Amino acid sequence: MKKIVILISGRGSNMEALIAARDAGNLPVNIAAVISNRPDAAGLETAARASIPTHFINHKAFAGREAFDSRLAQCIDEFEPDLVVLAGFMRILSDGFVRHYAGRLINIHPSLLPSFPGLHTHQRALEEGVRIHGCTVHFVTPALDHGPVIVQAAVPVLDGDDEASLAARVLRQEHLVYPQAVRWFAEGKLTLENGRVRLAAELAEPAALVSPVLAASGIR
Ligand code: NHR
Ligand code: GAR
Repeated sequence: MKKIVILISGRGSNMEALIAARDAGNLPVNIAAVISNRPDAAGLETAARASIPTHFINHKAFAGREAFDSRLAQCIDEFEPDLVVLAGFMRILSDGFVRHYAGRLINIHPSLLPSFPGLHTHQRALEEGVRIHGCTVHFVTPALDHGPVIVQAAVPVLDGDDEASLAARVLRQEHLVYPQAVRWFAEGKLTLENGRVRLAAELAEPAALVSPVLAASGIR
């Protein structure tokens, strides 16, 4: 079974969705560890309750990004993961770190990339007045939020939305597509070819590709 390490910074609801999918038998992975850069991340307790080994590496204790990143990589590599999963991880990672995990580091970003890379995506989507918003799972490359896209889910932006209501609608979709993307990886159905993601043949059928997006169109 493939081994994954999950990196978090806070609440950890995406991590929880991965744990729940694993527990339901829908995600054939060994979650070897959860690592946070913040000692007070609520997700660390959730992971510990699920008997997953946890670690925190406080970025503030390091002189610079490279020093933090090399300690982080050392901690990750002790678990020899097949895949490193960023789940609400809030530190930009240096080029060296990203290259070390090329093809085995993924992120979920709360916008339909390439729109709204970076932070405060929901607020910016509201300010721009877009009618469709969503989330993107992508391979991480040195260029922030610009790596090859694995899967996306779309939600409508409704009149009267505020940052909280829009974030909550997107988050429900995050919890569906992230376990799906990790499952594809775990089953060996996901490959990178010339900087683009390829899904195994049976998944390239419209039904499989469209379902996350269709699921997203139900307004709740
Ligand atoms: N690193 C690289 N090299 N490439 C990516 O695509 C990355 C990455 C690190 C994190 C997640 C990303 C997101 O989904 C991610 C993608 C943090 C920031 C940020 O500005 C931006 C994007 C993402 C994560 N962080 C501030 C920093 O100075 C700190 C903010 C804070 O601590 O609250 O690192 O959105
Ligand atoms: C999620 O919406 C995730 O997409 C986003 O933060 C939230 C984390 O929630 N990630 C980023 O903004 C990365 N910069 P969670 O901790 O409950 O999974």
